[in-house]
This record gives sequence, C-alpha cells and structure tokens, in this order.
Amino acid sequence: MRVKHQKRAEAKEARKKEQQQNQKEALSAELMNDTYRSEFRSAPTAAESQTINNFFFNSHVQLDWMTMNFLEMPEDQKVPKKKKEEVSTGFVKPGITIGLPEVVFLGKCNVGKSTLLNALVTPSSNKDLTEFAYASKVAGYTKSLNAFNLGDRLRIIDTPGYGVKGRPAQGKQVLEYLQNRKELRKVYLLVGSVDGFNNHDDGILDFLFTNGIPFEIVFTKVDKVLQKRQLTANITKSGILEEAQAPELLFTASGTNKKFDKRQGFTELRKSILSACGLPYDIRPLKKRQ
Ligand SMILES: Nc1nc2c(ncn2[C@@H]2O[C@H](COP(=O)(O)OP(=O)(O)OP(=O)(O)O)[C@@H](O)[C@H]2O)c(=O)[nH]1
Ligand SMILES: [Mg+2]
Repeated sequence: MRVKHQKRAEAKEARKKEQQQNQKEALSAELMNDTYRSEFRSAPTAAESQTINNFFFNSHVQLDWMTMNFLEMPEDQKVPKKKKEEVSTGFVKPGITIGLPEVVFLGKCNVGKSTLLNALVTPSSNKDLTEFAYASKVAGYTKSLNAFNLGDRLRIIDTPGYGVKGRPAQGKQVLEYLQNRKELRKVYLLVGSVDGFNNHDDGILDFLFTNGIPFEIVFTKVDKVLQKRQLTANITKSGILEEAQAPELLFTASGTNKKFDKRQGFTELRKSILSACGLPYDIRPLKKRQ
C-alpha cells in the first residue's frame, strides 16, 4: 500500500514539474520576436509604436486593384477607361496601379494571410478580423491578387494561397507578379507556427532566393503553439537560419488564448513594413479613415 502511495505521489510531483516546465516555456509572439530578432532589426520603441500604430489604424483602407491575371494588369497610368465590370479578370481603378511601394503576403492556403492584413489595420479592441480582406476557415478562400491601399502611402497585396487547395493558375500569376512588379519592396512569406514549412514553402523559398527577391518570414498563429520548443524545432529543422542570406523571422498571433488576451507581434510587423517601403515611422496617412 505504502509503495503504491509513494509511486502515486512521485507521479504527481513529476506531472507538476512538467506543467511548471511547460508554463515556463509558454511562449508569446513577442518573446519569439525577442529571441530571433537579428542585429539588423530593433524592437519598436514606445514612441515608435505609437506613431506606427496610429498610421495603420487611421489610414483609409481601400481595395485599389484586384486581378486574376497579373500580366493583363495595365503597366502604367494609361489604364483603359473601362468600368470595373468590363474588365474580365478583375478590376483596376484608373490611374492608380503605380506609384506606391508594395509589400506582398505569400503562404499556403489557410495560413492566415487575409487575417494578417486585417489585423495590421485593426486595433486590438476590435475582435472582428474580417473587415477588409475576406478571411475564412475554408482553405483556398482568396482567389485573386488583391491590392489594399493604406492611406495613399503604400499597398499591401493579399494573394491566393498555394499548397493542396491552391490552383496552378493562381500560383502562376503570383510568380509572375513577383518577377515583374517594380513597386514590390518586400515579400512576407507566412508559415503556420504549428505546421512549420512543407515542400510547397521550400519551392517558394528556392524561387525567392534564386530571383534575389527580398523577403522575411512571418510565423502566424503563435497562439496555437503550446510549447516554445515546438516552434523552435520547426525553425531549426527548416535550416532557414543557416542560409547565407537568412531572412528575418517575425512572429504574430491574431488569435488570443488564456495566457494572452491581446493580439501580438503586429507593431513589429508594421514597423518592418514601413521600413521595407522606405517610409519613416512617424508617417501620417494622406487619406484618413472616416
Ligand atoms: N488562432 C489563430 N487563428 C488564425 C490566426 N490567423 C488566422 N487564423 C485563422 O485561420 C483561418 C484562415 O485564415 P485566412 O486569413 O483566411 O487564411 P489565408 O491564408 O488568407 O487563406 P486562403 O485565402 O485560403 O489562402 C481563419 O479561420 C482565421 O481566423 C492566428 O494568428 N491565430
Ligand atoms: Mg486569404
């Protein structure tokens, strides 16, 4: 009896230790940013955070163009004077295809590209992350390249996802965009924190390295990771930091959980986007949200 009791007590103690260990390792996107931030990047200061967030929350957000065939996009301001219904593969507002720096979100279907875009321009107090770019649990939801104008200062391009639910034609137009778009300043390649990289991501990474396209990696859904080592293992396994031109790693959580009741990692991503676009951190929108 006594032996059994002692064994149970030992098992209980071991479980407690494991729980404590797990709690110690409970991670946040901010902790991950602190761990992996390179010497070329600094965390936003309090003053920077304020002006950066003001820009993203106060900018008017507008879908400027949308296309299912990038090579059909007008190259310059001489946009055909068609109404949007008349353009077969999407729509382009006349005169606005050029002139602003752009960044693009790439990643597997369902990794959180559209949600990320919404979270960038939505204060934490607002829980709805579907207002601007359509986001859904259904994989393969975004079907075109969608260019969102922020305050007439920059554009963020949402793309259709690749992978099992992706379509070859959509993948082709994304690659055409990447190779041809002069306004493109940086690619953000999104990877799910729980799932890590797969063969499709490797294909894209090869493409980005081969074509010398500047990119950073954003790990999404950090709130779904239970232990830090799960995520660090995904990073180590990928070998991405061994590359000569290793990209920056950023971490975000659009969702919340018991430990973290606020979205995380977005100020740092906003700072990275402004920097990629060559814009100062105290930039103000030319066009404000109503
Ligand atoms: N928990 C959690 N869920 C997230 C996060 N980001 C996105 N999601 C959810 O993931 C699902 C897919 O999000 P989307 O933003 O539509 O993904 P997408 O990459 O745009 O997908 P496609 O358009 O199909 O390529 C939605 O149910 C989101 O609510 C996150 O950081 N945490
Ligand atoms: Mg989408």
